[in-house]
Amino acid sequence: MTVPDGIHTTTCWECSTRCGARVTVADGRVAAIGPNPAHPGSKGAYCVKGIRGLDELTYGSSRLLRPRRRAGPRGSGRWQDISWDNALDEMADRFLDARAAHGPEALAGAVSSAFFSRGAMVALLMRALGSPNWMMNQDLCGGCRALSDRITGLGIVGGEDVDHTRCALVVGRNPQAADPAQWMALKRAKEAGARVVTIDPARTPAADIADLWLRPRAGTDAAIALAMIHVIIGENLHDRAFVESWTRGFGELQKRAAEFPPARAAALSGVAADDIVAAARMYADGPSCFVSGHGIDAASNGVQTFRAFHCLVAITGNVDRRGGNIRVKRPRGFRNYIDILHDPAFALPPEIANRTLGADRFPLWAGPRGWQTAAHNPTVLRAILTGEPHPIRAMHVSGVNIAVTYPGTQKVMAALRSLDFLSVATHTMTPTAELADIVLPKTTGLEEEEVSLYPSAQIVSYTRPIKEPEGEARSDFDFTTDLARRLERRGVDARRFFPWETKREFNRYLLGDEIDWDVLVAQGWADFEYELGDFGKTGFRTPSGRIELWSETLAGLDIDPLPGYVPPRSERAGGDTRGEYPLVLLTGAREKTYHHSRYRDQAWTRKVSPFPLLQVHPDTAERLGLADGDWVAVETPGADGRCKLRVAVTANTQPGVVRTGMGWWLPEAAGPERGALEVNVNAALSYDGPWDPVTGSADTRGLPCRIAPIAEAEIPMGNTA
Ligand SMILES: Nc1nc2c(c(=O)[nH]1)N[C@H]1C(S)=C(S)[C@@H](COP(=O)(O)OP(=O)(O)OC[C@H]3O[C@@H](n4cnc5c(=O)[nH]c(N)nc54)[C@H](O)[C@@H]3O)O[C@H]1N2
Ligand SMILES: Nc1nc2c(c(=O)[nH]1)N[C@H]1C(S)=C(S)[C@@H](COP(=O)(O)OP(=O)(O)OC[C@H]3O[C@@H](n4cnc5c(=O)[nH]c(N)nc54)[C@H](O)[C@@H]3O)O[C@H]1N2
Ligand code: SF4
Ligand SMILES: [Mo]
Repeated sequence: MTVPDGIHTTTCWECSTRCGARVTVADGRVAAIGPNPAHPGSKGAYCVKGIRGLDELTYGSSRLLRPRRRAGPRGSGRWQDISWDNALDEMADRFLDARAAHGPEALAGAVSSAFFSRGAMVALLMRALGSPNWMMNQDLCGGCRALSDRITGLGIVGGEDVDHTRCALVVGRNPQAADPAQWMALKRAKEAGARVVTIDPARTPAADIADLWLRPRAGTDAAIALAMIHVIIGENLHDRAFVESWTRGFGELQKRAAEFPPARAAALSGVAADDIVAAARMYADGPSCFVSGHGIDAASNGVQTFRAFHCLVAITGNVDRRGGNIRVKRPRGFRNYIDILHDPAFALPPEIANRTLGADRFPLWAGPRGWQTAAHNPTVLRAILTGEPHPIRAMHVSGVNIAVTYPGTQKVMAALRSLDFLSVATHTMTPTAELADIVLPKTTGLEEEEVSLYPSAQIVSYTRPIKEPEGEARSDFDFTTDLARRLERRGVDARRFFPWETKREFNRYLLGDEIDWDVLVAQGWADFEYELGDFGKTGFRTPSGRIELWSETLAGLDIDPLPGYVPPRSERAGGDTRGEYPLVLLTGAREKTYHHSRYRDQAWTRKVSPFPLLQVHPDTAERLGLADGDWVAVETPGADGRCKLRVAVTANTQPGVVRTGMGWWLPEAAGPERGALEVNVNAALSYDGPWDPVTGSADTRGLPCRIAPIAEAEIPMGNTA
């Protein structure tokens, strides 16, 4: 064991909430994992994934314990255990072979994002090999939010001060399932007298506790936000002093909002005009906190929607104010992984970096000017499949299960199958790993050390290595640095990208000089000095140094510089699919048991949440002759396939709107797909656009769709009734 028997503080690493945790070690084994009530961020919040999911992931029988090499045709499921030396040498040789044959750009990486150390490792590995191309999943996650935040200049993502607010505006967020720390904070605020306004097409616990629940048609939120701005300015409820001192383009925004009187927004969104007015007045009576989620992100109109809400936050002066949205603070000298990727010390020459796939079309997303410097995923997938604009022949994937979680599963799998070489680092054999040549076993959050910023509480969190890794598992830092050293021995200048020898050295490099390492380790977190409302000293990070309601950056790209209303894909003119695809599909509803595609192999999750469900309103079910428990196939336009889901009749969704989760696959089904083409909703979606003009995000919600019953013989999961 790395730590002695007893109770140890740490930070759960299973999701980006990063709850403070206490782990009990007895007789050299982790005996219990639970919340740390003394943690200033999560304050005792915790979830079942952290309690059971992590434990079973670590000790469970489906854990991958040794590196393996494919021993039959790709995807045949035949494997041979190999040593780390063999695995990493083979990776070094195969990547260099692909590079020699097709050039450095023929290599690509895939990882969840640069929020975790694995993100920086994958990106730096590609750079060491001379390729600027790595994919992340943030175009499907918080990318629209993050880019609107950057363009507007706010810097508030993650800084919701729910605990001290008088009004929480919860938009496209289901914190009860997605973020227990935020959910507890919301309930505490409500008890302390705060009002809650929730905007969600579905009935969620956040809608149930709301003083006002607005139920729009999916993807129409920007109209509501613009009408709220209209009401607030019209009634003189905005923060005039703040607007005058710190924003740019108020007059232009006022004109734009004038085009959205509540009655028009009501017609566009389906929400009553009176409710929009009431929401505006409640929000204007601050301090108010904008709590946003994935429900208005990951969409082809996502950045404009967020811009409208971010302008609302700005004109009411709820920026960096107690009870509002706090700008992310950092200890002195602290670096995050995204900083590393933008640091000239780790940069590729501009002529190479500028060729990142998608950088020409989405410069604020992909390439050196882009948020995380990643590529545009659909453009990478097309390059793999067509060789245009250049071939991609080898890939390294870590900590992401793209054969399940990217839309267009058929194309993703075809792309993975077509590669000359694929390495995948993972904990269990996912459909992505099944298609690999080499599979590497990763450590879990009980076995490695991480440090990270916790923006809503202004602390740095520490994840403690509690135990030695099971089997031969290693951390991303460890094996990627080892691989870089092997590349160096083959003549590659990899040292520049991997100057650290140990994970500890790397973590201390990130921390800077303000945080006391001993305090951090002893306590499991550490706080630091910060100041609210310090924009007088720092300004805002935009061309004008002010919050840009009218954005110079967007104007320079020929994109609407003001927040505007772009209808959702299901209502867009030109598609003309309404007849053929009469329903609207929402995907991604979170379930407490699963984290995307994770824990699908754990018996307890499948007991609690056994089926991939499709919520159908009772009226719609009756009209279509469907009953609870029936299986249907879902289809959307432009997709290559369909997905089978089990009907759950419920008034939690609207008539005509069907709602499902994501991430389903069946570890027990035949490989290599393991159900990913059958019960995974991404098999019924397309990744090929329309795309948001800033982030390149494809729609995962507000999609036109149709559903049809399937024959008895086609019902998956052993015909389970
Ligand atoms: N248990 C669990 N927790 C998780 C995750 C998980 O997989 N499992 N995933 C984590 C990750 S990576 C993320 S990104 C977050 C996501 O979690 P959230 O940010 O909460 O996002 P979702 O659950 O996708 O959607 C939130 C709500 O948006 C609503 N919605 C859908 N379309 C619209 C719309 O057009 N307008 C509005 N206003 N609302 C809409 C949905 O009905 C839903 O109730 O959860 C994190 N937490
Ligand atoms: N249609 C549709 N598609 C979506 C979404 C949607 O709402 N609808 N949501 C999108 C969103 S918001 C996201 S963030 C992506 C998520 O997409 P992914 O990141 O692919 O999702 P996961 O299944 O969480 O992660 C997969 C792998 O992460 C690895 N991993 C790395 N570190 C850890 C760890 O510490 N613990 C565990 N257990 N596993 C780890 C495991 O090997 C696991 O197989 O999917 C996106 N895709
Ligand atoms: S919400 Fe659950 S999985 Fe996420 S950090 Fe907290 S305990 Fe871990
Ligand atoms: Mo996400």
